[in-house]
Amino acid sequence: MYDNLKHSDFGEIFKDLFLFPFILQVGSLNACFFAKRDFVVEVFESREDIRKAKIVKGRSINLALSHRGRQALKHVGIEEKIVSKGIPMHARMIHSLLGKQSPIPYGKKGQVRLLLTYPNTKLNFDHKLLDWSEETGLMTFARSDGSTEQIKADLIVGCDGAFSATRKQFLRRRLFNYSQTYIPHGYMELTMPPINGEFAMKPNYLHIWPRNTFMMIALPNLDKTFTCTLFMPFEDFEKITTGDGVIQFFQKYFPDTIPLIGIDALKRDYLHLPAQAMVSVKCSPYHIGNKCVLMGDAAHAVVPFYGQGMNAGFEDCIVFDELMDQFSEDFSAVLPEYTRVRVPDDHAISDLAMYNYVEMRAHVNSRWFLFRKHVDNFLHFLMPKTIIPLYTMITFSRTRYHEAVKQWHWQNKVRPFEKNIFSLNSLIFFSYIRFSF
Ligand code: EGO
Repeated sequence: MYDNLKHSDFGEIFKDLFLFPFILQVGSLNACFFAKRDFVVEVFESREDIRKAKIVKGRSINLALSHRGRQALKHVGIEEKIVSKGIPMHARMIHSLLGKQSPIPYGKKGQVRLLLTYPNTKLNFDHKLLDWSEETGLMTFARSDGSTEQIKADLIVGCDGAFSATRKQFLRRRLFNYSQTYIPHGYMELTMPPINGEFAMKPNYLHIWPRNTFMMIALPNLDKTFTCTLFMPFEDFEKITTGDGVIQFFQKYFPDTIPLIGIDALKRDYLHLPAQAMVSVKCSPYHIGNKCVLMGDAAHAVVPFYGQGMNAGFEDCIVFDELMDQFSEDFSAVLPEYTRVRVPDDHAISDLAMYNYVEMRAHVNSRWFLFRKHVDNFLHFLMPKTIIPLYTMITFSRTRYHEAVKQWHWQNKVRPFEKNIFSLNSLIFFSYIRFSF
């Protein structure tokens, strides 16, 4: 039934990525979905109240919000409120080794407006899940004062991240598939301060420095800083141990960023914290009986190379919500159907994110990046209905992830110019490329 979902019309969509430097969680969004259905919802969070805490533990990798994520926010009426706190990025900005900047738009320009609502749900901070029972739905939580608390629920929704405590129970069961892969790259965040109170680079872009195994991106924050994220193999991170080493490395690969980040800040930030790890988690099924279901990173942590992690998690909520309608909120029907429908899509985006990681690390320097995107745009221009860039299908539509991958495989077969490099199409194409560089 779900498979008949209407596919999006690309022409109507605002092709912007939005950027969120603060914490946006699948769990709290899901709470809104359930509250909207008049369920009694309680949210449990192991940390203290993150709204009151001065410093929030855990890393804040910047999050890109695109169409799927926005649709989910729209379902619970908080799209505009959230979007107004993000910064739109209309295009990528590719930085070459020599510091040349080339923009490639994502498509039509977007717009931002404002509105606010938030349904009533009970929040319980400082509750760390120890265990839960699939027979009774009884959860046991640990508090920081050493006490434990037991709470019973009809349905347990585990949106507790890549290192999910809810998922531990699944691991003990037969026929549960699970895999976890750490990639050899780590990431490190560096801050680029404002210059004379203004952004140091153009703000409405996803800035990318593609350097094969080293990649850096910079994303704008509301306080006019940029967060630069450097992706690099751990072994390369470990080779650089001195301030001078840091500057030499940046001089070689990212020279245009040195004056913008500042020599002293760069040395300090780089040596201050070690690089962070990235893990990809896949599993199935996502549910146990009619008692428990995993969503978001708990079900499918992905590497960040497609900018889809949060969006996939938010879309999980929509898919579940749609099934709740179809099966009249009968958990014993909704949960297995959710697994059936969602696993192939989550696995597809997980594979795509990993594919992008492998692809970018293997051949994507700034020229190749520009070339590929111009090829994609050109083919789309020639055959707008038939050939849609994969990045566009994934980022700016709600085409099911696994369908987008199928479509992409099919497109790769029919791509005209790669079959016959001397065809008319390729002649048109090469003159187009000349123009656009
Ligand atoms: C040839 C050219 C093959 C995240 C380009 C593959 C990812 C990949 C991490 C970007 C955008 C949101 C991101 C594009 C490609 C965020 C993203 C892309 C990065 C890194 C990222 C694009 C946060 C891959 N989207 N993307 O097309 O603009 O293309 F560079 Cl390291």
